[in-house]
Amino acid sequence: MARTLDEILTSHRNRRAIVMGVLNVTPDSFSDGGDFLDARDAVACAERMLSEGADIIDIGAESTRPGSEPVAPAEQIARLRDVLEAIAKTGAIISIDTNSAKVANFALDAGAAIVNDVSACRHDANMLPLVAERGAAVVLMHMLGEPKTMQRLPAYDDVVTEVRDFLRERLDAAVDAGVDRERVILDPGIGFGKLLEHNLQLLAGLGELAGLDRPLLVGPSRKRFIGELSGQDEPRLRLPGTLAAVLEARRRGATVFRVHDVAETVQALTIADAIAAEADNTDG
Ligand code: HH2
Repeated sequence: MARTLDEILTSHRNRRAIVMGVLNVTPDSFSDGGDFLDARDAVACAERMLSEGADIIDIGAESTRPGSEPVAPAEQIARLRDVLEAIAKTGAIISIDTNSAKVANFALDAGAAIVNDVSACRHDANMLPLVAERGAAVVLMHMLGEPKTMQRLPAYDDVVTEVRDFLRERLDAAVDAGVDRERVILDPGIGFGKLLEHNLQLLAGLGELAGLDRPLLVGPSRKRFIGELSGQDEPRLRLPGTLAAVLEARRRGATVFRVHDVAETVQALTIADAIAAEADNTDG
């Protein structure tokens, strides 16, 4: 049963697992670029992910893979128009993956409920006012630099503390702009301006972000760090590594999981949660 938006926004309090299915209507995303450029294919993919148990469909029209170029808002809107309209008709909870307020505004009009901004609303000065005015939920993600340059030797003294402080600062900025604190989701930004060691330290240190008292989203799906550890160069074949990262993140307090492979993730979470519940019963 798909979760309501309220259940998603309180998932950190009762440790409910939420699955966000990725839908990229782009020609160049790192693992599925070009697969869903035809609106019918995109809608069929969303319907499949919903039937597999996705709680949110995250739609993006601009790749943010390392080295990618920005896509003009008008082009993003052109890619999104038919797809958003059709998916909104299914009643699904839609999040729009963009750092452009124009694109977010278009998507909110078309039925999106969540703005997923990998720049944590720093890229576009109109984004926080828009989110506040529309009463939308928002994902604030940590990224060091911009997609075009972010993997050029990112450096931290203490990545977990720096990401935590950044997310706290962006949460405060959102609240100052009039965004309801209860509608904010936080994300350490796996792969965004991070080396392998930084991604591992963040996943291992997620518990330190729990003090911010907001749901934590992680997006390890098919990412490069899994290839680096496993030697698997083909992103589509990184599902086992993705599932391991999801389950370890769940154990450490993340509740929202942004993934390409919804059915497999739902199954893995169901089994892990059943074992964890049994362990709690036995302990209690
Ligand atoms: N990762 C990607 C895109 N958007 N949003 C959030 N909140 N967290 C993430 O980790 C995240 C994200 C990158 O993955 P993908 O969409 O598959 O690739 P691309 O950016 O090449 O379209």
